[in-house]
Amino acid sequence: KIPAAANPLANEPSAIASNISYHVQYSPHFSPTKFEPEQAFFATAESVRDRLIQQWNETYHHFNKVDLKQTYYLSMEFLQGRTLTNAIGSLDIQNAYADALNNLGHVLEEIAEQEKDAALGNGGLGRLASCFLDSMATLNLPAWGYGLRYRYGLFKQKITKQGQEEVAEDWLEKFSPWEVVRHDVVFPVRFFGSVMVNPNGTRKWVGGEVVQAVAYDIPIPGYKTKNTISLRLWDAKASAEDFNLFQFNDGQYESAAQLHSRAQQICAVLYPGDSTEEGKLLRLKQQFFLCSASLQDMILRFKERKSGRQWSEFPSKVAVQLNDTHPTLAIPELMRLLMDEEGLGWDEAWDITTRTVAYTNHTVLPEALEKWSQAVMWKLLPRHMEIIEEIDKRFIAMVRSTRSDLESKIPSMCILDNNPKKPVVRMANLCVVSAHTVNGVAQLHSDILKADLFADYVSLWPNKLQNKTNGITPRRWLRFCNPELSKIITKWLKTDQWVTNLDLLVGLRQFADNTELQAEWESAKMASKKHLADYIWRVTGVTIDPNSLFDIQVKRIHEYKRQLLNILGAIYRYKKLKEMSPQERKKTTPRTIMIGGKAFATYTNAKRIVKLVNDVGEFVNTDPEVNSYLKVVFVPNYNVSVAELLIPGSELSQHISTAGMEASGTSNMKFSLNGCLIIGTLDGANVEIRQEIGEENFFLFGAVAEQVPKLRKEREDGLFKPDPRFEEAKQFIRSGAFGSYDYNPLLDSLEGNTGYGRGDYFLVGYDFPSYLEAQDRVDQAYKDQKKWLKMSILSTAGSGKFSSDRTIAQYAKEIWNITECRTS
Ligand code: DL6
Repeated sequence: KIPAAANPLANEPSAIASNISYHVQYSPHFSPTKFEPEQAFFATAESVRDRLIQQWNETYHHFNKVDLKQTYYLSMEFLQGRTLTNAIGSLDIQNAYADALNNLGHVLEEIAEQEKDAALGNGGLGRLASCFLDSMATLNLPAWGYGLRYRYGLFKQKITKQGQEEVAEDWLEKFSPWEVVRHDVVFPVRFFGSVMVNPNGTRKWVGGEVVQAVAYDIPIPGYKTKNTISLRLWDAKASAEDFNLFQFNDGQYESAAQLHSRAQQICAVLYPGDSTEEGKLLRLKQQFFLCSASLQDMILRFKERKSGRQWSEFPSKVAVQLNDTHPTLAIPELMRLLMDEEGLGWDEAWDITTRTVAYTNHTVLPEALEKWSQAVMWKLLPRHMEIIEEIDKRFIAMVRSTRSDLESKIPSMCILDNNPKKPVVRMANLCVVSAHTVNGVAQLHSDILKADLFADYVSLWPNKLQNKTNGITPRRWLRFCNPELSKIITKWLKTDQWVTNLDLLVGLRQFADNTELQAEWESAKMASKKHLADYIWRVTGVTIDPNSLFDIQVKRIHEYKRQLLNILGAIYRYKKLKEMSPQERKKTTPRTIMIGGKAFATYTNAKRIVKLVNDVGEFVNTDPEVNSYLKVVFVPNYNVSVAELLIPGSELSQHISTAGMEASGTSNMKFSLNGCLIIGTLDGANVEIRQEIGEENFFLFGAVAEQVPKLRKEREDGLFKPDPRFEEAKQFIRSGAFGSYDYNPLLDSLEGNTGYGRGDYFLVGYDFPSYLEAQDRVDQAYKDQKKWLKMSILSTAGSGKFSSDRTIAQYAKEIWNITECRTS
């Protein structure tokens, strides 16, 4: 039967079903006889895309017409996850789509599970960028996201007997139904070459190799608004002239296509290994590719929207936000484009650049503060190095002439570190010197930046440094991933406005003791726990008891995030359970500890931690004496869609980094929003979460940031006396209880003067006793379910501040100076 021609705007289930069938037939990607879940997913996505395209085009035209100042969010990472549920939810047509798919013999949730995650990011920084896009669209802001279209995003994590194995994840294997290639948006990007001096003294970058950047756009719908903005991802392509037909016909196939394969390497992989010179060069190429293509695009738009306008208008039309230092090259590239391509002088170009660019810092970890070898930079980007040298020279001259008291600080404040052994460009310094605003991502983190990392700049520019506490989108992280709890919230608040005004959640506080609400809350949580238990069984074969306390730690595996503290605590718990009589055990609070996260492929200690969690799980879960009181599960291949399952089913979540080391954390906000209690240190955004939800609803432990340097020194001086419980847990691992794998190097990092910097740099041993005490408080609190439910409701009620709508509204007003541009 031939379906009726698609009407992308019809809302009745029968018309939607017809539109889906239309796509099956007339946008074919599979054999015509099949309409299994996979085919149904692609056809459904295409029908949703039809609707989005309508709004998307209108938004584009509207922005063009109104010509307000726009923000361009430059990020090497966007951790988008799946799109279908989010898009249908934002369009507010879930029920009609569910019915339409039912008519066609499918179930919407099952169809949504067919979609592969777009994992073009590593962790918090990338997911933050995606939450920000959602908020920018929802707040009707004129904004764009700019990133790279990696073929292989974050790897798929397989757990084998050896531990973590990384497998390439091809999110484009069958194509993405969401992206639209813009064949008319193509810019040349140059690498290598040399600088030519023109007779009039101006300079031009010439020669080298030129790659084409092609735009792929992904629609980002706002929630219940017509505004649909774009995530523009660049892909690299060589041109036809770069294919050497003569060589090919001569049988030299590889050299004939050499430039094509070099171009393809640029967007092949997210964070290619950088231990080799080639790897470093490739990463730098990626960063420059993003910056150059994006800026050329912005400049063209600026010129096209109104001909003949003054360059001095540029900062009142364009705001560029650098998501960490990865897109720092936007600074010298904007200078180059303005001077060498548009003919502006240094002073005017510098004025425009510094009024346009702002920078967000996401870490104080020294190893994550990018420093590029000057030699590599001269080779790949000779003109940019000239510009950076000039920026540095002028900065030093300015400090000398205006602030002679800072003379001794110049070596650490300037951009080029000319240490003859390893001359480097310090990207964070280049950002701070050039950006009009620098921000940290939680109050504590911003305070640390002011007091420590960027302290000298604060004395120079007292108002440059700001705080913008991170946030998360309440759409994906509550409304869509936890519909049961959302329904209850809407019922008790008598409005669903909280989805776009999260502060309204505070209205739940007055009902926190209400037994009816508590009963509904409990049953929603139980349903999510059962759902999660099913998932865990499917992916690990481990049965977990939904009546046990679900305790979850999911994030990148890193020593500072201290998954090791968690697992040592679990081992100690196991040992104590073993020592108890069966009657005593019955009095304990049964626990299911779930840990998930990916370790960077070359980070050996992180990989050892993954292996240890798996080994402990295998040991504990098969001990019949204990396994109804304790299970330890490693959740494989943690990603955005797995998080959407785990978070609604969580009751306790661990955010236990060494104080001062986690810039913010954002999963803490997601858990808290879903009524999960937090055990945590006073670190990153934990500090503000605790303030908002109430100290009595947060299980606090551990050293505070100011103590950390002194405690590290004490350890160094041999003054630290480890708690016997800490020794016992470590000794149990050393005894070989968890198999033959050699955990000594991992455990040695917790001792004496070995490991990362000096022994136990992350203070696992110091915080262990207070961690165990906090865990005891958790066990006690859980026994009183009424009290626990009240704390859970208060966690949700106090989470209003952590909406990314609030964060983005602050960026818009206090950094970008942009206003709403609603498409009517
Ligand atoms: O700001 C987003 C996110 C924070 O929540 C995390 O605390 C922080 O670790 C993370 N930072 C990075 C830095 N990477 N680099 N470079 O991912 O940012």
